[in-house]
Amino acid sequence: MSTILVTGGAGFIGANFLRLLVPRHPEHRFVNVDKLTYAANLASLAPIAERDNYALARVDIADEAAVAKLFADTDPDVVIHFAAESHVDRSILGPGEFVRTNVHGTFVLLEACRKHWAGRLDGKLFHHVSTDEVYGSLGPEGLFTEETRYDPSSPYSASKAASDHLVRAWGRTFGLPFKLTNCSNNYGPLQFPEKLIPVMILNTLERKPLPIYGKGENVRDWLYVEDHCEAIWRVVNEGALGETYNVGGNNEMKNIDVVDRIVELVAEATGADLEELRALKVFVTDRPGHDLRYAIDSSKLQRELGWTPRETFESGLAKTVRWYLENDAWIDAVRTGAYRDWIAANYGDR
Ligand code: NAD
Ligand code: TDX
Repeated sequence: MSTILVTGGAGFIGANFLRLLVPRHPEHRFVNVDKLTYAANLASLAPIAERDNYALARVDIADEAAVAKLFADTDPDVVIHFAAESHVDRSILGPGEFVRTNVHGTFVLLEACRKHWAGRLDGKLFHHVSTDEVYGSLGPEGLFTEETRYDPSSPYSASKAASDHLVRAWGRTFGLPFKLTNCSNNYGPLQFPEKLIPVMILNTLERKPLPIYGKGENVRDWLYVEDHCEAIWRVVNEGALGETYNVGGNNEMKNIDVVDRIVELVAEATGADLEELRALKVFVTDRPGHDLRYAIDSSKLQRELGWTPRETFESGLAKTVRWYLENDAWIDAVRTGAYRDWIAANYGDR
């Protein structure tokens, strides 16, 4: 039996990961290490909260003393590091938390692993969950590979790039056993309604404007969240130590096409008038430093570990729209006063 610390397990991807893996692996003990920021939602964990092999530790990863105590109390074998400030627009309005959690928090975890595992590294692993945004922006051609030069544009992506460098440096300098995955845009159930897809689904349902940055020409490579979670688990179990694997959906879409498809799916699901919903689209001031295009070459992961995404964008998006239609209580739980303040701050004068 292994003890696996899953940082950020109350967020979008971490909660999907725990919901998939905790029931499937009763032989492992999963400890969710989460500060429970605005992005966390304990309702996401209700299906596994009472399982014997699951526990929640409310810990800030940037708090050295709390992390040291957590390691002493739980004696982990594996750390899967999801915890981060993850929203690019928030990093533009307030970058400080991104440096604190993503850079300093990762440093604190790495140091805790180094000290706690000193002299007994066999079977230990630090798996770092990162993003394709560290590579910057693509032009109209080409794909990000594991060899692409780092060139981050936003405070968020710069903080993630810094954390990737720290992980590799702890590997080279201190021999810390690590693996790294860099993934493209995720979507699916449990995603906080600040990211493109849930914002557009909920605003369409409520007949609110659909704010499209710039001309909607930016391209993202969308991957269903469970496919990302399966990729991480595959790398954790079968990937080579010290290696990086890119994870992507091979599914490039312009933002405007994503929004159009969401509007159609909501119209189909609710019987609403399609033209009325289409008229909600508005083009607003662009995001500063907005990367034009992301697209991932995940052939290394496919070739070496046999991973392929199961969901198509069409099937995954339909599932996602249905999930938001059926989960009012979850949506109400995240739309607090702080959420309304965020909407006013980000979209107010665009
Ligand atoms: P999220 O914002 O939904 O969740 C982040 C979680 O981390 C929350 O539960 C939050 O409470 C927790 N957290 C934040 N600061 C913390 C701290 N100081 N200590 C402990 N916990 C803290 O993020 P997400 O979309 O689930 O992303 C998870 C990871 O995957 C991130 O590292 C992100 O960079 C990476 N990633 C995300 C995407 C995507 O499309 N969402 C794509 C590629 C990589
Ligand atoms: O209201 C919006 N209107 C809009 O046009 C929002 C919220 C976004 N957009 C655009 C900006 C991007 O081109 O949609 C695209 C997707 O935006 P986000 O959902 O904010 O994602 P992105 O900035 O691409 O970053 C995401 O993918 C990589 C995650 O937030 C990161 O955590 C991940 O690392």
